[in-house]
Amino acid sequence: MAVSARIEELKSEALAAVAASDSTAALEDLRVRYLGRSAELTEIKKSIGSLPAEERKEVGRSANLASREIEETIEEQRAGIALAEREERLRAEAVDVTLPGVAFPKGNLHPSQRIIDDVVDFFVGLGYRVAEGPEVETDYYNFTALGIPPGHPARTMQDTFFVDEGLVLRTQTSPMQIRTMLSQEPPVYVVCPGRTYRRDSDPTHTPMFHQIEGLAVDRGLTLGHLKGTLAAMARHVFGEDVKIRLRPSYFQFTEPSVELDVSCFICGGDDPGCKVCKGAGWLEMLGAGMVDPGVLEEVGYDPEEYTGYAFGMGPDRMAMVKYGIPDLRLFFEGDLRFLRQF
Ligand code: 2U9
Repeated sequence: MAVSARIEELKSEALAAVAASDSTAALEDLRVRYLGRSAELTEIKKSIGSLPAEERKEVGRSANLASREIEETIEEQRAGIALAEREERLRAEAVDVTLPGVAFPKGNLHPSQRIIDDVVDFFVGLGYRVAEGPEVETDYYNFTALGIPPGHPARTMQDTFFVDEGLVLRTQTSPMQIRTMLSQEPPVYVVCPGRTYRRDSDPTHTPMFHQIEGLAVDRGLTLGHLKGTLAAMARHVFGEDVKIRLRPSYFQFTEPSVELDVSCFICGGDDPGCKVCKGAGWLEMLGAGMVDPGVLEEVGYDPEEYTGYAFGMGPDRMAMVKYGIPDLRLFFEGDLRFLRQF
């Protein structure tokens, strides 16, 4: 067959194949087959030099025209296929915005956690640091360093969970204040929230409960500073209108010691039948006092130079009062019907 006729044949074969192809991958195969380095058309172009002189020009021209036409047709076909592929993809990815959404269940904070966050936020705002530490404590940090010597009633099996020789579940967060004081020099302003453990179980006591304790040690701190700080805290947690009063009390590591009551934030003391304060007008809120100089000495602080105040509160009990919850055990059962109410 004459070379020119073969070129025409290859061209129509290629154009038909291109027209029938339906993907960009198939088009690429055709390009290689008809225009690639070892394609028949390419071979023809390479062999032009060996043709009789009168044929060379004509064969060269038609081979180039055929290549160009195949190339252009492939490009046109590619543009058409790309458009169709894009439309198909958009159709497949289309989102029906009228379908109902998937509702994600919304979580909420445990009532104790709400109080803890409120109290901790307040003290952080005053510049206190937050210290958290081990719930399994050594006998030394939990008792001895706080002035509770071996044999003291607070250590007996009644109150304390003993883990191993010299190890207990902490009965208060106070060991964190000891750890803090041993790790730095005054001034200390620290608040210690955390889980604590005592062998106790009834409507107002659970074996695990929360405490928040605070400690300030500095030059010249007085009971006045303690009172002002706690009054501001009570207003932050229970509302701007609450009043406080201090009553004398006794705690192991403080002298003098006080208990702090807040005025009933429900009735303000005006309702003798009030369910929250039972008509007393006041709610017991926390214990506090000036740190016993013996405790400061134990951690190497000079009690002649520094004084400190400390306070401790039970956020679980505070939440019972604030939200009117009758039984503390509800707090730790994880019943969603209870938790969803807050
Ligand atoms: C150091 C020195 C003193 C912490 C204090 C209380 C008074 C107190 C209880 C309230 C209810 C704990 O949650 S509760 O059971 N706490 O009344 N806590 S003074 O005094 C300290 C602590 C650490 C070094």
